[in-house]
Amino acid sequence: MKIGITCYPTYGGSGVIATELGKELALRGHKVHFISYALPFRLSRYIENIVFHEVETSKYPLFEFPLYSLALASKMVEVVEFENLDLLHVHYALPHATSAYLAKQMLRDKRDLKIITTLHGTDITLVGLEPSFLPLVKFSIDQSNGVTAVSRFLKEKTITNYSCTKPIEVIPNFIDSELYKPNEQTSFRDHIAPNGEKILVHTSNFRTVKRVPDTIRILKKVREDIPAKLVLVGDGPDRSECERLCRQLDLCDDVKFLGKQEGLVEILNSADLFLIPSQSESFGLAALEAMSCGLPVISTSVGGLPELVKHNETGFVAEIGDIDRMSKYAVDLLTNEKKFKLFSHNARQRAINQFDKSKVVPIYEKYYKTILGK
Ligand code: GMT
Repeated sequence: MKIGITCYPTYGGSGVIATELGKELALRGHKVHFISYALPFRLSRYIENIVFHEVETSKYPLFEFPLYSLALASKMVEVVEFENLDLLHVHYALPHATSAYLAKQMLRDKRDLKIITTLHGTDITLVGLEPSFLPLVKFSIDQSNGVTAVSRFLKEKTITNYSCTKPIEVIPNFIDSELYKPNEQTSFRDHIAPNGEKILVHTSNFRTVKRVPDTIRILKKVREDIPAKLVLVGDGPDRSECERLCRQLDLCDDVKFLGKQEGLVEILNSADLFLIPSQSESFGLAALEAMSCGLPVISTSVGGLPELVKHNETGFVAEIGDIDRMSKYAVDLLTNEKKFKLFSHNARQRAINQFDKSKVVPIYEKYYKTILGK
């Protein structure tokens, strides 16, 4: 198949999934064309069967706001025609599904371009609900030929919030379990926890929905029982608040802010437990990456997280903001070696058996064929 993929190219789970999907499809012999305003960050080297098409927006002074959605639609038309694409798969509804709809209409006299929209999270649960976007998101979803959501939760939310009538296929996030795998990393661990302290880790874009300050409060509680450190990977709007909280709680030596990092596998492998105390999370790719490295996960019970984290099996699930409970769960696991090993094993097995790329990518392929009527 000849597939066009549009996604956000910088940090973010939807861009990661879109790019990894494109890479896998290319490996399977499909021709993949990425269409976006920048090269997706996981496409840093040449890969056979993959071409990147950059969308340029005009800086004309009359346009106070860049007309990206329109430039994207034009570029989609150009690539579909020139490369003879079978379908466009857009990730994150706004504005990608809308641009794809426009491209489809522009081409309608020449071909029946099929569009698949994958809903990832805040496009449905947050931004899409804003009155200025809601009708557009609903329209763009309804006009797509196929719609997928990354969890059952997100599918239900879409139906409830947008009264969508379109059938929605649930296709979860996936992982390369051969890349994200357990691998003892002593040097980083020794550096972070020189006295053998346990290490909690959290990775995110530090947006408010992630509730990163909760990870620091959990550490504070955990340290009342056992020596522990917290590693925070990523950056974003709430980082300064987190740094302030560390000073306030006298934890500056115990919380390491690593900022954005490429070598995530190494960092995850140096840690014991992954924390994801989000207020909203449609799937939780970061938690899956940790599970694949054999880390038990402590999460909130929101969104799609309970579909990923099996309570009392691969980790623990608690209510939003329940710091006491999440700390108790952490101490329970970190002080019981037998239980910890079992949870670690279960987490890894769940990642491999349910969410490995070899299991999920063929579901997308099959879905493409259904939409194309093949
Ligand atoms: O919605 C966002 O926060 C951004 C979005 C993204 O594009 O990075 O993340 C979402 O998509 C990921 C990949 O499907 C999911 O694993 C994340 O759970 C989801 N984030 C939220 O729902 C907050």
